[in-house]
Amino acid sequence: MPDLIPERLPSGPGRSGEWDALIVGAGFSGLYQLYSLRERLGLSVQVLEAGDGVGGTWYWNRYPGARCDSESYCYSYSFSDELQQDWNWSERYPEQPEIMRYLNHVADRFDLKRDIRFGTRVSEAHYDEAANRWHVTTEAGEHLTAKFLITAVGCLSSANVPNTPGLDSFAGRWYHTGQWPQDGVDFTGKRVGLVGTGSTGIQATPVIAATAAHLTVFQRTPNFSVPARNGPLTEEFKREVKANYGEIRRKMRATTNGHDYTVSERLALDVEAEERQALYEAAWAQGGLQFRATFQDLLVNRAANDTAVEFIRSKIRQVIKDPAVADILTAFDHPYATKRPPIDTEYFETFNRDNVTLVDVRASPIERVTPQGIQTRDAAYDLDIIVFATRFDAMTGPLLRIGIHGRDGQSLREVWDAGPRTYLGLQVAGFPNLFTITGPGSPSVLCNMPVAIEQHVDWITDCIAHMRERGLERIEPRADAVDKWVEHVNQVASGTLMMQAASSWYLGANVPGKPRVFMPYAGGMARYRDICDDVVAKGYEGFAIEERGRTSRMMEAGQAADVGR
Ligand code: N01
Repeated sequence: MPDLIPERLPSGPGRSGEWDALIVGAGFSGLYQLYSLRERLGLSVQVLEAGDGVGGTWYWNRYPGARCDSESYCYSYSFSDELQQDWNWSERYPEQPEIMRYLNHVADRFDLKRDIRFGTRVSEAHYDEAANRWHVTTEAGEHLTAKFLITAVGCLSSANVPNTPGLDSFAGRWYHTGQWPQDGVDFTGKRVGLVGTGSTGIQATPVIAATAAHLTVFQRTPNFSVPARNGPLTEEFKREVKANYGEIRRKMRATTNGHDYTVSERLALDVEAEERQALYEAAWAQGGLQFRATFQDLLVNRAANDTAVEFIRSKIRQVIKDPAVADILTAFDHPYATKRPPIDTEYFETFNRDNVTLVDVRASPIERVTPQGIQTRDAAYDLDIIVFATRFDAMTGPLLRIGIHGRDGQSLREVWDAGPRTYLGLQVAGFPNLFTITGPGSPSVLCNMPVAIEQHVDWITDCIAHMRERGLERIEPRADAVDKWVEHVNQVASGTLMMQAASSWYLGANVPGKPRVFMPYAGGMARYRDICDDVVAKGYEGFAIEERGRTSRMMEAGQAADVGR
């Protein structure tokens, strides 16, 4: 047993102490998990949160233009009808401050903050097999133990700053969008460089350009983006949604991506070119993520996908005045929506401004940061501020930066050395009573997150309730169930075009040295939900559950989940 576990722990709710469950993170998932365990099961629970407030990813991602790409009425909890009836969203897509107001409202309404320790970063978690408890250590040196450890750390919370030589020598200021200063950054009169053109860079570009003296955007991989068509919600729309929330939530739970729209059954190449164009035009006018639902086969048939690529390329060309700039913006190297598809508000229009320059760093790579700015192979750009919108060490990063050690002291980092291996994205073999909300191997980032989160939290809560009712002590997946699930996740991903995006964070391809494994489950939320329900209906098939020291007979009989449907 590692030395980190103190021999005796003070009991009860002191600064250290013993609990039924510990939750790491107070974002969307941590808040709902706390509510569920405390209010439904009556457990003693502590949430450990590194930030000084609730919000998780949204607490840190307060960069200019930060806004959710899911529509506000869908990007919210469904567990309380009173909550969804009382809360009023102002715009089609909620801005970061509005999401923070919402999450604070939820935390206050359900009196959650009293069980959250803010400013508390977890550094280590060790499983003590003899006592069947998790021992958690924080950076401040507190020790807490619990029977259940639940990670609610989000998929995109571990910021990735490129290892560019010379960054320390930069005389100006630099920021990563995922660790934005709480009191903001004033760009007025400044020469700003923005590195990265993913969803974040695409949101930030127009907003920074509006106040900066000059904005230089360093683009490595051209990205597709569809207009968001954001705007205020009318009173009529809000009334309509509230009157139909039950039906809307049912639909969201039954769809592939957890949104209030279904993927069309039409195939792109089954319709005449004229009709296809008209359908794309209508989807473009409507705006938003549902553009990718225009045809059923966009993610599985390259020729079908090419029609979307050509349509988007022509739209960008219509906007951009300088054909050389249009060439750089449309030199796509991957099929549409095989990386997370951004949506925008006047992103491409911004490149027509006099104070904006686009630099193609694929043609002329960034060589170093100098005291004055950024030096590419061919030119030097003088800058006062550099903004890195260079993404995250996604999905596994937030879990691995906590030193998690399971049975026999084995570390999660070592167990996942060749890529994450989970059962249903919920548990890891050898790490009993550890649950990973929206972990790798679950739909997570391919789904509207609150839908994925609520499904996981409900599943975990039901599982713990099941164990308590039957006096069961320990649950972890069987190795054969993990093997089978990992194989299924890979098989489903291989059936899509998503493996073709060379620089995708879905594949971990953005972090040097990270294993290239497709991390989220691409089989769709509805199918995944059915699989999870089925596993429960078959007596937690694929899990080993121990009843005070011996494996329950019920579980020994179970086979790994039949996922080949
Ligand atoms: O990150 P990204 P993001 N030199 O990975 C570039 C979610 N999100 O922070 O593709 C130069 O999409 C990199 O280039 P390349 C959403 O799920 C949600 O924008 O590697 N460039 C790419 O252009 C999203 O997918 C909302 O060649 C470098 C960019 O940085 C996820 O967050 C809003 C570089 C990174 O793009 C991540 O988005 C915003 C280097 N050394 C974001 N390193 C919502 O609506 C990286 N890049 C909820």
